[in-house]
Amino acid sequence: MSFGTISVIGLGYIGLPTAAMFAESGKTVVGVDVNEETVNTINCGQVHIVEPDLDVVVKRVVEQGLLKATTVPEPADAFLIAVPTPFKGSGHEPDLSYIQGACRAIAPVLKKGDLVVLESTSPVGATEQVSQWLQSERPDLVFPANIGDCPDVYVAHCPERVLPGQVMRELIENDRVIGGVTPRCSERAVQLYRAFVKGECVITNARTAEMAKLTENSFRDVNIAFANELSVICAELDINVWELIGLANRHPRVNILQPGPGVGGHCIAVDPWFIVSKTPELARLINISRVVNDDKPGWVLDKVKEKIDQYLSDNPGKLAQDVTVACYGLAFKANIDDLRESPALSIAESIVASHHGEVLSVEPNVECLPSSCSSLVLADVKDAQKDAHVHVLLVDHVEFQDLYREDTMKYFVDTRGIWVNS
Ligand code: SAJ
Repeated sequence: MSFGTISVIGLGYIGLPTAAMFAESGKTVVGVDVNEETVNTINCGQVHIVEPDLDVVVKRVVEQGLLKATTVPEPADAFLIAVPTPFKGSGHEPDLSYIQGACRAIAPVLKKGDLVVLESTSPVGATEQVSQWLQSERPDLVFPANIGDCPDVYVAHCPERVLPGQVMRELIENDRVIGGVTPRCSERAVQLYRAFVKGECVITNARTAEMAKLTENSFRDVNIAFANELSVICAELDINVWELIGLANRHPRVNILQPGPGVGGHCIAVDPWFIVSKTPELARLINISRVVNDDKPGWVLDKVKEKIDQYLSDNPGKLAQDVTVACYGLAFKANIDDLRESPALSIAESIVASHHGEVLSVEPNVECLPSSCSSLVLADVKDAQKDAHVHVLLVDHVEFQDLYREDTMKYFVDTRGIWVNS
């Protein structure tokens, strides 16, 4: 049985590109989002997020009548849930309330033969929980619980694994891990993704699929923590950490990632906690790696203060309020405009809060900052280079690669190793 209509619940960084891909493959797609503005924007053929090529595809499929958005779910043959899974309150426990809300929203329109796929990054056990939530909403239908079940509605997990900035290509090319609550659920989900996925669709169970996604991002987090710890040790021992890592990586079985100002984004800095919160006594390395990476912005701030003090002691008569600091980059990584959970942004804001002089923030990928960043003043890169006394490189955007001038930028902190190695 093929899937005539596909519904995608949550039209954010993953949901919208996925909806656009299914529509591009010829499927009729109904996107659902609680935000009316998002729905209206998409129905005008426009996008509310920045991702290369997404705007062109959305415009095309909306014009062709293959994609429409709505705030209320409609009947479909497959439902993909791509809503956020943030933390509860200020702790590190996953908050599944958005997923539960999506289950409640689609339950009334579910029918026999439908497939429900959870794409949101989730703690182990969430997909089984989805099946239970749907079961309690719809006692007239049978949802899967045990291997061997013959359910009316199939439920599976298929975590998204695409890299921001390369989403449209990776959605097609990446392998997909597909874990059904039962093997039949997995098979149905594979049939669905075959519509546009050229990578392999590898079948496992729901719990392993959930853990696979958390493992990928935790692997990266642990490796970055190792690099960040090395950077702190090397600064103490007066060693260039980037040269060191380059040398160590010449070994055929060593592949260390790069240190930075901390780990940002909404995935790598979040997902390892989903493992830690489930098994706090056992996930020791994963836990300490999170702490190492979260401590890095504080270490960078100390280095910036040292540079300001150095400038003041070299320039007697100057006061802290006479010192202009420039921060280069606010996004959470290179060459994107995404400021979410960005260590660069939080470092710039902390400098503004603690420094008595002017602070200039340079972010070439953003035209104006959101209202939540009201303490920051956006500056042109050339003005910052000319006017600042202390220069802080926070993101390795392409625009900053050749910026360093030995004669005029004596006081600098380079968190990404692009100036110290130039
Ligand atoms: N970072 C470093 N050093 C490095 C690599 C990255 O400090 O050597 C920092 C970046 O600057 C950034 C953070 O880590 O602040 C995360 O960036 P990233 O490029 O490692 O990852 P994301 O968050 O953009 O995307 C990740 C990807 N996961 C993996 O590579 C295992 C992506 O494939 C996932 O789909 C995505 O998380 C997600 O949605 O989970």
